[in-house]
Amino acid sequence: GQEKWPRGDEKSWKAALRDIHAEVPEITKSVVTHVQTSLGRAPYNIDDFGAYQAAALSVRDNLIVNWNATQVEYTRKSPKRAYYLSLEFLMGRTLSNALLNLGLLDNYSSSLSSLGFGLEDVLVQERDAALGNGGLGRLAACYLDSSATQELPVWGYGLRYKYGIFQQLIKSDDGTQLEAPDPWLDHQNPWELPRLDVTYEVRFYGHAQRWGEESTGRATWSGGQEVLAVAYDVMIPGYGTKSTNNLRLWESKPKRGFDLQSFNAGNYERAVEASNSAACNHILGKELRLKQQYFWTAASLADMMRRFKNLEKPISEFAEYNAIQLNDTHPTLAIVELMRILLDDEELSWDSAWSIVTNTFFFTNHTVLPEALEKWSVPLMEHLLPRHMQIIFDIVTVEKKFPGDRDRLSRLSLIEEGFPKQVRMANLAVVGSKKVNGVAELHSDLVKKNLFPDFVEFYGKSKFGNVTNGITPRRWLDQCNPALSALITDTLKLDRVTAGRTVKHQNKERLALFVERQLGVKVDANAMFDVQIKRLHEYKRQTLNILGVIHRYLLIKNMTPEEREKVVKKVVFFAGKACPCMCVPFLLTIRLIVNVARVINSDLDTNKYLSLFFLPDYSVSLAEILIPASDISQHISTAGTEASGTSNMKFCLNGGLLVGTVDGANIEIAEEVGEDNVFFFGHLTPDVEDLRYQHTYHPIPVEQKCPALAHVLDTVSSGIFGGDGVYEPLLNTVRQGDFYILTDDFDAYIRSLEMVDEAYADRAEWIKKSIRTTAKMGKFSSDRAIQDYAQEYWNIESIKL
Ligand code: H2P
Repeated sequence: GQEKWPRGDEKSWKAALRDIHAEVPEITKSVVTHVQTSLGRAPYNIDDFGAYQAAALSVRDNLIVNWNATQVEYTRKSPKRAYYLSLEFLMGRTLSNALLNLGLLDNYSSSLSSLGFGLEDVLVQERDAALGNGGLGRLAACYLDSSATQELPVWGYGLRYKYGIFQQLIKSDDGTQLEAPDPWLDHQNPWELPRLDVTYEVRFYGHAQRWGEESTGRATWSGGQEVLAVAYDVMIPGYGTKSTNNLRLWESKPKRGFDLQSFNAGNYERAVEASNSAACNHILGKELRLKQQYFWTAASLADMMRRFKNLEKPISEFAEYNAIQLNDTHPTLAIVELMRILLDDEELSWDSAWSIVTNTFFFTNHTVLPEALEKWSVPLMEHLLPRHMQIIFDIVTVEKKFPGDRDRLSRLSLIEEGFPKQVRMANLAVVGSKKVNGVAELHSDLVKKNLFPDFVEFYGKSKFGNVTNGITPRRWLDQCNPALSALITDTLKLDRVTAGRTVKHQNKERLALFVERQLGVKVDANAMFDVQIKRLHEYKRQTLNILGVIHRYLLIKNMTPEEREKVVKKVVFFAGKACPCMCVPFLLTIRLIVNVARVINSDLDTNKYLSLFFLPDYSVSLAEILIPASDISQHISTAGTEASGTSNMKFCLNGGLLVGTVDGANIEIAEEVGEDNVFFFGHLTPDVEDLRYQHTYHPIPVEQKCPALAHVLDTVSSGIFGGDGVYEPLLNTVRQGDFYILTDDFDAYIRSLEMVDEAYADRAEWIKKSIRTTAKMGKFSSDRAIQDYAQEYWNIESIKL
């Protein structure tokens, strides 16, 4: 509030202003200068947000110097570069990360403190850059950090959305989720450099006139609309190095000298809208989404091509200088766009062009769910991108090998028959890439066996690989858990168990304080903290967790006071956003969690032993508080459905143990940390199909199959958590069909949570498990993952400054 002004020590402000006293650190001077010049504010008249802005601008000055030096070096040495094309980058906050990577945390902390500000208060002023939905986007952010840290010439390309993923509000009367826009750019964004001079024209619609040989010739694409793509550069500092890479985000602008006659205002509005929101895949209109994908891939390729042309190398060497990683199928049009450039602009033959393309692209699949099989209707594609549709029809690479095998050919085809016909982007991505990878061992096997078996036979196994995901230990250990990071550094000097316990306890207290401030409720930091935070999704089974919580509540409720005293005290945390396009029954999960929390937390018989919180508006920054505070975290997807998971890695790195199914990267984590440090339960991947078959053709009523679960479902139906029958659609997904096999896994799940309780009772042993887990997590550093990509896929090398 204003009453606090002036803030800080007048002498340091004045000294910095006069710029004369040698003892005033450079950093203080630069912060003060930014307050006066960039922000145009009087030094005494700034609040925490002003201090954040000034500090950020001052840090940015450092980054720009390094960024320039890095780019100059890349230009000078002209190495092979890799480009990471991702429709999502979940960057979170930047200031704390930049300070850590630059090694300037302490310096800024003391400078800000001399001016009257606490570093922590300043850091939390920054809004998260939330240009994505979940793991896929956060993975992209971790990979940028690791690429810069390892001095690899890697740039990211994405979209500069005006709105990040929606802000989640929870309606106070009934607990349902509300979505509000996240205008994250409302305040100036100090972390980007607008490059108003770097622009490309991107065409939509119009006509494609062939002029080469019949089937695989060239064409001229003209008419339609042109939109301008403008570059915004985000600096990505490496840790402990000056190497600073670039994330280039595109914004759409109307073209100057626009032909107003042919400008269809309605359509343009919608195109702009499309590239302005990081909304989840399903809620943007089909055409908008396709426009967004083309706009971004076309601008990115034009930019790469310009950079390559500056090298003055023959175009035939394009793939020797450029590797392009497709983060899921979203950027698959880049394959077709590069073909278009090589055929129509560069006038290469089809075979030369195709050989360049198939040596340039690499494709990562992130899920075996139907989302993996992105499809675009042929009429839409013909209308919006007529030339690209021609090229896709021309890419008929598969017909020769299996003559006569029509079923197989139709599975391999880029075009799916039907009304209308559809372009299969995943098939296109496989065909047009040099290598395809999944994101954990199990998932990469499923990609080969279930998603693309015909392609494996066609191309051979060597085209299909695995790169198990990784997370950056900078953000997910050093930054979010500085005490544990310091403990690791000092570990040999200390009594590790005592220190480990202290660190965990401090982190739990930090979370408890946060919850108290947010929700006005006190949390017992001595209880076990059990956390599940991730996108809400049927397959991730938040429903299983909440039903398990109810089961525990009912057990405790029925105990005598003496029996209750023996119960392990537990606080359960949930956070996660539900895409509003989700199946309606599953949208009820949040509502159920919130209302169960209401009942449980106010039950005086039990609330000492069990409490429950749904923390609204899950974000990278919220994860940074929750993860270091967890004793146990839940990764309980139906086996074979979670490609990898990355929060499982973050929890374990922070010494939180894992309750999970034998799925995704859980399996590899257990291999590293030892199965005795992981609480596995549930049916295995090969069982799931049989169980689903049984559910459909020989269903057993839940009362018979799993009485404990039936009791929980009936309790919800009875209305003790309110809702007046509102939860029935959700409960019915379990009672009938049970596609995610909750009835089959419930007993084992409850048993595994009992084992957690038993293990937690021996606190010294628990802390040892926790420390062993942290110590064994090296494999899951994104530095390792990026090395895998750099060596096995992109064939790029570090550039030392
Ligand atoms: C997805 C997968 C995760 C995977 C991540 C990164 C799409 O993310 O489901 O299993 O770890 O990509 O490869 P998420 O569900 O977290 O949004």
